[in-house]
Amino acid sequence: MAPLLYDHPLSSYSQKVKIALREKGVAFRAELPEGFGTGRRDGAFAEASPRGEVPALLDGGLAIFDSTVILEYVEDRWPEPPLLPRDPAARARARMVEEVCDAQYEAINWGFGEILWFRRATGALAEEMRATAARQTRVMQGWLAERLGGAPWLGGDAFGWADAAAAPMVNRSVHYGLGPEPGSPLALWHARLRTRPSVAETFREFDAAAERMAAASELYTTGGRRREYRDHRLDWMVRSGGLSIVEAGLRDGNIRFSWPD
Ligand SMILES: N[C@@H](CCC(=O)N[C@@H](CS)C(=O)NCC(=O)O)C(=O)O
Repeated sequence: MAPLLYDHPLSSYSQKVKIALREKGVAFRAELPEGFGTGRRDGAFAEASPRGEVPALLDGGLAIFDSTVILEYVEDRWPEPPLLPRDPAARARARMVEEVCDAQYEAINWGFGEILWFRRATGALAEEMRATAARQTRVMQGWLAERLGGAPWLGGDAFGWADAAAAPMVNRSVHYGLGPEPGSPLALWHARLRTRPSVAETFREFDAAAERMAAASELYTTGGRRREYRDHRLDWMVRSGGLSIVEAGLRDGNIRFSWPD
């Protein structure tokens, strides 16, 4: 049976995994988990992902959570075509790009989304936090542009691990109007990404979900859902002036911390 991916099309972590699976031609089913965003501790999704996070992959009897662990598994289980290079130094470079994208870049995008989609701040605070995110986005894109140099891909001559990890991050910035300078090497890399079927399909799913987001966000601020504030994201929120947002979300019951409670 085809593997099942617990997915949300807006999740950059999920997108990374879908790009990898599609690059390798692995057929999979993608499913939005029931009760996603509630922090529910029962049911099939909670069993697969104790943190209540997407992505999680079910393959046969095996359940795997965390996008990096999943990516490693996908590379081991379906080695062709490889996404990680053979050379140890190149492998370390690819993994560093993934780590910075997952830990730093994603948190900035997420913070921007909390303001844009979930309207956690208004007025001067919102403006200040958006400006902080925009400035930090430029730092991230500068760092990625250095890694890219004059090559077509972050992986060098071939599309690879680092490209799959960075693609959803930069694409989300583009969606937010914070994309790389037109004509720059990173903007051309982003344009090149869109020509790959694996990425194009994943970005199309993102675009469709982003359109529905404005309406869905009400669910998070009014009833039932509690967005997870964790690790790098919580760190971003606090150091970017959003401590009052965390306090308000806890008071209003629409924010939760990570597992275990
Ligand atoms: N370290 C995890 C992070 C996954 C993560 O944060 N997923 C988010 C979506 S982008 C999530 O499912 N959050 C649960 C929630 O907000 O309820 C990974 O790499 O898979």
